[in-house]
Amino acid sequence: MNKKLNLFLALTLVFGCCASIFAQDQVLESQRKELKGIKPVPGQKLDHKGIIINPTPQEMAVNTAKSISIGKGFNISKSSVALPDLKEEMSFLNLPVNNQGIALNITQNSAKAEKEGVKNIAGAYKLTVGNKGVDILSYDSDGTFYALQTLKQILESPVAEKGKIPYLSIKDYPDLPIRGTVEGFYGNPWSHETRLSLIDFLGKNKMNYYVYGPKDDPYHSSPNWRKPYPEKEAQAIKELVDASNKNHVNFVWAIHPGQDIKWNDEDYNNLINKFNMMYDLGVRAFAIFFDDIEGEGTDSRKQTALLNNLTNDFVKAKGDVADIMICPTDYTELWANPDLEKGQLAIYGETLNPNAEVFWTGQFVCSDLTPQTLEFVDSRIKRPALYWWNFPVTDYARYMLMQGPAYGLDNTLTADQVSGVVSNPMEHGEASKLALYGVGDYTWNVADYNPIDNWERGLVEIAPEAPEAYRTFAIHNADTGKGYRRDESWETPVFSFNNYTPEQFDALKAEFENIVNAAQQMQQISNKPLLNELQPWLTEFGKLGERGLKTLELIKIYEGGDEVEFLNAYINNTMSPVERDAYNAHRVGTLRLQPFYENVMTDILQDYNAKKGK
Ligand code: LOG
Repeated sequence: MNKKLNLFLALTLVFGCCASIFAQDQVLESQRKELKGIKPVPGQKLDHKGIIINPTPQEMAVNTAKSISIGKGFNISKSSVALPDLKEEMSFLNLPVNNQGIALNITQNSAKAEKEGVKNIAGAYKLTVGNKGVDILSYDSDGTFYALQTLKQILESPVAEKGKIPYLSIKDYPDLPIRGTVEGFYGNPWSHETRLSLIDFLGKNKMNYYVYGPKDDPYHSSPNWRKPYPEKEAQAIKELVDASNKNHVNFVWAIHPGQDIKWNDEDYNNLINKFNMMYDLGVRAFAIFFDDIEGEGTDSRKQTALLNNLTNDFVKAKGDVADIMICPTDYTELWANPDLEKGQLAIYGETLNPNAEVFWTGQFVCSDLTPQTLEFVDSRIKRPALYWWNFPVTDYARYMLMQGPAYGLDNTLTADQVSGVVSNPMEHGEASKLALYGVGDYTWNVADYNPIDNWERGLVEIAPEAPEAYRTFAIHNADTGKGYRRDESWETPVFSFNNYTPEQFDALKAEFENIVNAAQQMQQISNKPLLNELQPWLTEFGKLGERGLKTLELIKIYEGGDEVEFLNAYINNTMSPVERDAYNAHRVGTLRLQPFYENVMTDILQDYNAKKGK
């Protein structure tokens, strides 16, 4: 490819992803045609025989011939974990403790675990259900927690509906050490309630990192990063740390000082002071973000020296603080200086504390996770990168919701190439759970990750009262229309007004009817915060369904040949400017369904005019 075209494509993708910084909508529109080839979603729906566990366990054997009654809860028969702690954890997970229940035996011991084939990895465990009850052997406290989470999911699975669970044996461990989310988008930061709900969701799905770095939290970024949080916000952070601890999630507080940092003692002390304030709120893990800045702050050597000095003066001095993570200014191949000596990544490789995690967004700002991009970054930073996946973030297309499968994640990667994945979600936290359900599954069990199956399970998990309706909504709300393109409406072929079979016509009609119904049925879901987030899109979704049905009717009317009837129906199906504005603010079905409407309306009128000789 020639250089000019390269740059052209590069710009298309950057601007596609960062409209928040570069408001280049017009440039984008003209370049849209350059972004072709939306990859289909891999995978297929599986039959889980009534046992739904997310993330997918590494090894599981089920003996359906035998089962044990779980109606009375669990009688802790033996535990190497202090009883009060275990009871607290079980009550947190709503696992009933009862002397009359089935025996629960917990051994948390890395040496014993290893002897019995449990992987020598934080979070690893073995769970056995048999004639003696439930047996848990875990590598560490994370392993015990995950074993209990798995047990809980089994109890909530369809297989347990009659109060019994089958004998089974699970050997499990995470493939990647860092799994979770980075609240790192532009736009409205999540509410406190959303954050608490997300932290629970992370724990439930065995994710262990919540990196806190909302661009629009003034106390995270320039110039107010120097200031303490006001009392109420400080209290809220404390609660987030507590909730994270309960969920075995590392709460990482990130600072974004690069736009106005002065490389002098005063600002160094400002940073230490702020870290100390956060420490006092309970924070024990930190990150420094140097993304999306210009000027002095981008200096690579100053960035690494800062992190290294903080490691000595703060991390080591405290003794109970994790190694600081860092997001470079060169966080994507798109603009990273590739020079093996003078490039920022190479300088990181040479000078940065070797234990520091380095964030990386891949070939582009929003892109797939591939071995190639990891080869590029890892060889320079001299460690496995930590993938900052800009999915399902929509800050560059805030009128969209991304509800499609989490895909584009390579199934061959290991922890030697990537230390983990943190997903940068939408400002709509509840609606981001579907994507995180995938990220948790992928990072735990890379080789078995099956995007379609995960998505199908996620829909049921997140909207159990109306999973079919959520599916209908989600399948038609997946693409961004620009930037990171995602497949959408892949089960719904559309056609032009004069080229279709009766079967195609009926199928599309049925789908538009589904859409109208789904918009209604979604009102039944019990997760009201999720419903609130979706509501403006559900309204547009219902209208899209009606519009689609009217469009199909219009085709039939046109075929019938009654001109007056046709023109009336045509006018009746034309979107008013008010309707257009509403649609543009909350777009749905942008890949296939709205274009079906637009194309039929344009083409049918053209055909009519041509026939009239206009
Ligand atoms: C920002 C991020 C933003 C995302 C998507 C990183 C490291 N930084 O281009 O805050 O949410 O793109 O628009 C970004 O990705 N910069």
